[in-house]
Amino acid sequence: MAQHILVLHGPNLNLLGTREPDVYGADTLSDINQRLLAIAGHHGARCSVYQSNHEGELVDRIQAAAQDQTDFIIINAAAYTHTSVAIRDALAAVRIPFVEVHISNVYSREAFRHHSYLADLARGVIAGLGVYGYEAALQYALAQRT
Ligand code: CA2
Repeated sequence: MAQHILVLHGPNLNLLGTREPDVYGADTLSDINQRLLAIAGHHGARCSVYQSNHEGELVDRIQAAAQDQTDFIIINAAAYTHTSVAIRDALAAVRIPFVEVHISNVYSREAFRHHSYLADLARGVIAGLGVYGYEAALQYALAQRT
C-alpha cells in the first residue's frame, strides 16, 4: 500500500503569507500544501494536510491518524509546541513517527520558544529553514519507505 503522510499545521498558520512576512515568509499555507501534495504525488505517496487553531481538533486528527493508515506525521504545532501536553500525549499514544517543523529559528527568538513538548519524541526537529523545512521533512518521510 502507498505510504500515507499527514502534515499538521497548528494555530495561526492559516495566516501565512498575509502577515509578518519578515518572520514567516511570503508563501501562503495553500502554497505550502500544494507543493507538498505535488512532491508526495510525484513519489506515489498519499499526503493529507490539516490545519486547526484548536488544540483538541489537532489531538482528534492525530488520534484519527492511527485509524487511517498514516505512516508518518510532519507537524508544526506552532504555539502549541511550547504549551501542549495534550498534543504530546496524542503523538506518544499513536506511536507514529514524526518530524517537528518550525519555519522560524525558534532558538534565536524569545526564551519561551526554546522549549518544545514534542521534540524529544520526534525523529528530528527542523527550525529556521523557512517553509523549505516542510519539504525537507517530507523528503525524509519519503526516504523511510520500506
Ligand atoms: O516558526 C514556526 O513555525 C512557529 O511554529 C510559528 C508559531 C510560533 O508560535 C512558534 O514559536 C514557531 C506561530 C505561528 C503563527 O503564524 C503566523 C503566520 C503569519 C502571521 C502571523 C502568525
